[in-house]
Amino acid sequence: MDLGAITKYSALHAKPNGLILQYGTAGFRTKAEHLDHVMFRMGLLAVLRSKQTKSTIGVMVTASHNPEEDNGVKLVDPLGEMLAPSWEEHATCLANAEEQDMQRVLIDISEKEAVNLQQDAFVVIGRDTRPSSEKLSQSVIDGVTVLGGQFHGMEIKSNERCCSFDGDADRIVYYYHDADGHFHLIDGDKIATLISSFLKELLVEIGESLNIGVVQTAYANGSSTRYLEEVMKVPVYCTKTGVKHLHHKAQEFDIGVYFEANGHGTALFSTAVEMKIKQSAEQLEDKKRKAAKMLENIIDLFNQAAGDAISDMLVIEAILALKGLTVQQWDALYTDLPNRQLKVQVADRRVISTTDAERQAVTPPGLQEAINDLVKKYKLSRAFVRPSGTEDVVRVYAEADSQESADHLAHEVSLAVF
Ligand code: 16G
Ligand code: ZN
Repeated sequence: MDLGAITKYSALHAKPNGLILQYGTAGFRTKAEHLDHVMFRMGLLAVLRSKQTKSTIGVMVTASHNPEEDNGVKLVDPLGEMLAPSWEEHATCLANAEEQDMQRVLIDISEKEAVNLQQDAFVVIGRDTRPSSEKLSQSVIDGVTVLGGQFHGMEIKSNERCCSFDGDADRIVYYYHDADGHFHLIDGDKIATLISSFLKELLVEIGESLNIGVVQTAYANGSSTRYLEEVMKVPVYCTKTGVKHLHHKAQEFDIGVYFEANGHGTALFSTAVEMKIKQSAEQLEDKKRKAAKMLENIIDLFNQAAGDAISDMLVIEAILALKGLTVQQWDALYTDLPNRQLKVQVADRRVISTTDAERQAVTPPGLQEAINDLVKKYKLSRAFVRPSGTEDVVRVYAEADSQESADHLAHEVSLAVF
C-alpha cells in the first residue's frame, strides 16, 4: 500500500467529522452530499475484497427509487451476490473511521482478512443517471486506483445492441446509440412487433392458420398499432394498463402476444396450439417440419406464466439471429410518433374515471370533449388521461407528428385536468 498516496487522496474525499453511517440492507444510502468519502473508501474496500477473493468485485452507485437528491453505494461479491456479512462490518468501520484513523482501519482489515496486497484487483463500477452519480462514481474510481486496482467504466459503443431489465426482471427494453450519438429506445411495442411477425411467418411456413392477436394498452405508440394492423395484418386489442388485463385478453387467442410499451410482456399459446405444433414437428416433412420444430422450441423459450425479461431476451436474441436482423433494422420497422407523458397532482384523482381501455374520460363531465378539441389542433395526434393505479396522480399521455406538438398537447391536456 502506498500510504502517502492514500493520505493525499483521502484528504480530497475527507469525511465530515462525526458523521456515522451504517451499511444497511441496500449498502450505504443517504443524501448524496454526505457520501463522497464513503464512495472513495468503498473503492478502497472493493480492491481489498477483490485481492482477497482473487475475483472481480462490483460497486454500484445508486439509491434506486429513493428521491433524486439521495444516493448510495453497495458492493457486489464475485458471483453477483451480496457482500459477505463480515465485509459489511468492515465497510461500516471504514466508512465511519475519522480521517486520522482511516489508514489504520484499512490495514486492520487487510491483516484480519489475510489479503495478499500483491494480488491484482479488478472492480466493475456501475451507476445510475442521478445528477450526483457521475461525481460519486469518480470518487469510487479514485479509491480503486489509489490502491492499484483496475476498474471498468461501462461504456456503450455506437450501434451496439443493448438491453436492460428492471429490478425484478419482468420488464425488458432494447436500445442503442447511433453514430451521431442519438439514443434509440426499442420498447415493448417494437418487441411485440418483432415477436408477432416472427410467429406469423412460422405459421405461414407451416401452413397453419391459427388466430394470432397482439394485446396493447393505451400507451402503445400509434405507429406500432398502425404497423401491426396495416402492414402485418395482425389484429390488435387494447386493454387497461396492468399486466393482469393484458394477460387475460391474450388468453383468448390461439396465440396471444402481449406487451406494455414499458416492457412487460410475453406470448401465450393455447394448449391445442401447443399440441398441434408438436404433432406438426413430428409428422410434417422438410421445410414445414423445420418451421414447426422451430416454433416448438420458441414456445418452450417463452415464460407463459408471466412476462419474464430473461426468457423474453432469449426469444428476441433467437429471432434476431435466425432472421439475421441488426438492432437498427429492427428499429427501422416503423418510426415511433413523438410523445410526451406528464403527471398532474389533483386533490382527488378518483374524480377521473375512464372507459374504452382508459382511452376516454367519462368523468368529470366535459373533460373528454375538451381533450377532443385539443387533439384536433394537431396532426397524427392522440391524448388520454387516467388516474394512476400506483401513485396519487393523474397521468397524461399525448402523441403527435412532432415532439413540439406532443409536448404542447400534453401540457394543454394537463391544464384541462385541473
Ligand atoms: C404496475 C403494473 C404495470 C403498469 C403500471 C402502471 C404489473 C406487474 N405492473 O407497475 O404493468 O404499467 O403499474 O402504473 O401489472 P400506473 O397505474 O401508476 O400508471
Ligand atoms: Zn418489474
